[in-house]
Amino acid sequence: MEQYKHKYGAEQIQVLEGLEAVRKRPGMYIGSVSARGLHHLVYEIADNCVDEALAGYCKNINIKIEPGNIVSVEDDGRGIPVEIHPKTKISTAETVYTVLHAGGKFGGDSGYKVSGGLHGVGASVVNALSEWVEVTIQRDGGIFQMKFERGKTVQKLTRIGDSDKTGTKVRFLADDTIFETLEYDYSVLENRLREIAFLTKGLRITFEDLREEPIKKAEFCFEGGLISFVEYLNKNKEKLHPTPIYIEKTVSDVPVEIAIQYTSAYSENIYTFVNNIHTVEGGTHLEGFKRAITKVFNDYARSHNILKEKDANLQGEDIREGITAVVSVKVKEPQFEGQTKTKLGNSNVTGIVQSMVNEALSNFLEENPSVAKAILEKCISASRAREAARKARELVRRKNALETSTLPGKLADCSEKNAELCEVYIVEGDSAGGSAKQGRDRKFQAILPLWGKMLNVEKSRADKIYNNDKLQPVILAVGAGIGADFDITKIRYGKVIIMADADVDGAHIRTLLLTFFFRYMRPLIENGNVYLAQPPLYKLSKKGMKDIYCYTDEDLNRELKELEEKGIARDAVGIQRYKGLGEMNPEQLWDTTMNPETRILIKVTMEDAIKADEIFTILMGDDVGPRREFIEQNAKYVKNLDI
Ligand code: 0R9
Repeated sequence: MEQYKHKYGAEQIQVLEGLEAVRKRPGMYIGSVSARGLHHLVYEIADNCVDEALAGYCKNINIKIEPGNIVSVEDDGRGIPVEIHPKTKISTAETVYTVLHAGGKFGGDSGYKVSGGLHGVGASVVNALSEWVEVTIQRDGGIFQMKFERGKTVQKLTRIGDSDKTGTKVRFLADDTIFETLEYDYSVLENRLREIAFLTKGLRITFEDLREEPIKKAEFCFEGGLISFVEYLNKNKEKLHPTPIYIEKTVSDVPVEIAIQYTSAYSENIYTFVNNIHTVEGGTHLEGFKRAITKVFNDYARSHNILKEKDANLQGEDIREGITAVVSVKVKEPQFEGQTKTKLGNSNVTGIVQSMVNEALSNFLEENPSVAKAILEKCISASRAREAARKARELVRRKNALETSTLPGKLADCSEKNAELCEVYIVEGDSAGGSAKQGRDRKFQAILPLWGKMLNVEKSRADKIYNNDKLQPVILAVGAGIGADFDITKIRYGKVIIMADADVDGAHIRTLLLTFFFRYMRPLIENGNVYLAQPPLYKLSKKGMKDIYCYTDEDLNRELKELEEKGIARDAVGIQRYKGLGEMNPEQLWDTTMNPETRILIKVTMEDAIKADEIFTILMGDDVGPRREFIEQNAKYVKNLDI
């Protein structure tokens, strides 16, 4: 066995201080210490493999979650270099794991064009935040291994055997004194790994969850890259042309890759990525893309006499109706802005994407006139619908102006003027609405009762929605407009809470309202203003005992067990199963579902817009087959999202 020798010098001491800083303020390096931050550890390591794949050396990545939440990531790239690094005087591999930001700085002439990872900090941060890390490298004819505990080297890089293969394997256990939870979510990792595979054409990613029987497995490899991505997003939609439009070009050192396919849907779904990171908030690349498609389709429509001289130009939103697109750019020094640091700020990227799309898309349309025609017919009908919607909206405005108040008649508003502190409960059914009105704290809680079957917004265009008597009160109560007009700064309530029964009808109304918010008030979800109230399922009562409310079946079993332990037999306790909100009196409704001290609210997040869109499309679409199949396969996920 051969061991690399070294002495700790000033540089090494600095190194340890560097990783100590990561442990002191982990949030600065991985965003948070919640489950989200935990999952980032996996992405950071996987991103290093993706970099190696982008450099052309790695074809396979195997990721496992082993029992005890140990993560194992293995690639078949060149292996992290093992020789002594001239600057740190320790092996390059150890340097990468112990020096903050070493990946880029020490990689030097690595052939890496851009680095992935949301925070670009990589291996050393994972090391700092892990109870232990074990790295095994096959390279230069040998197998080398090193080990760390909480960022400190406990076994220096040691040759432990011979091998004619190359590759890197990293196993780690996240530090439970740093993270709130060590539980990885299979579907969260699965979705991100699928996304990485789509974005890295030809890369094979296998994923195994070995934590419990039966073990779960997934394998992703997409020779079609972004084309496969768009086909996946559109798999349950009606397409306007059989294959996605694919354009790819490097302009001013920025590689741009785009796939587009139009569907007969009314929504727009454009997903943008920078260095494989999903830029949820968009940014300059999205701006360039939108500008270009607006210009290209208008120019084509004019030059082919589809738009006549007297016709107004098609607007951006007309051209984006029904579009599904993935835009992926690679930028050397990306600047991320926005609330969640997922908005690209580099201003030169707008022009780069714009000119690339201008050229490539207009060429494509000239060569594929039937595709151009199908898309433009749809854009023109969208522009007519927009015009109809504008008239309908004006009608709504005029009607409101005539009324004394612009608020819907059914709304019982609150007295607080600071919107941030206000809440509106959208309540299913008139009787529950009545209880909620009596039970609420009228200072900051407003109640809007809704009843009957809602309009399915997945299948309706904007004009129908403005005129819909169920949704109009919601639009007016929220007070911030809808669609392109939606202005989050105008919202009248900090919390918009959907309160529906825990039965099938309740689930239906919840799904419809969420679809509506998702499609027409998306910033409301992105901004974290939409919540689901969680009414109890059971009430346990016994003479002389305070009523106990249970929100899940597990709750019920636990409470009954606890009572039994106190010597109270199961059959001595009255168990009432609530069938609906209407069964609760105002006081009970306040205690269980509305009192901020005791209620349970579930925040609706945009964490996974792709998944949400898929659910909405499948649950709301025409096709019953995929819907049933989806619910069967994803019962847990659907329950998590509570729709
Ligand atoms: C299982 C997780 N895999 C990795 O973390 C991983 C890092 C890595 C790598 C190289 C090859 N495979 C890898 N897998 C690599 C890079 C270079 C040369 N040879 C191999 C190079 O950059 O020139 N490295 C990532 C950073 C480094 N290596 C380096 F900084 F040590 F060079």
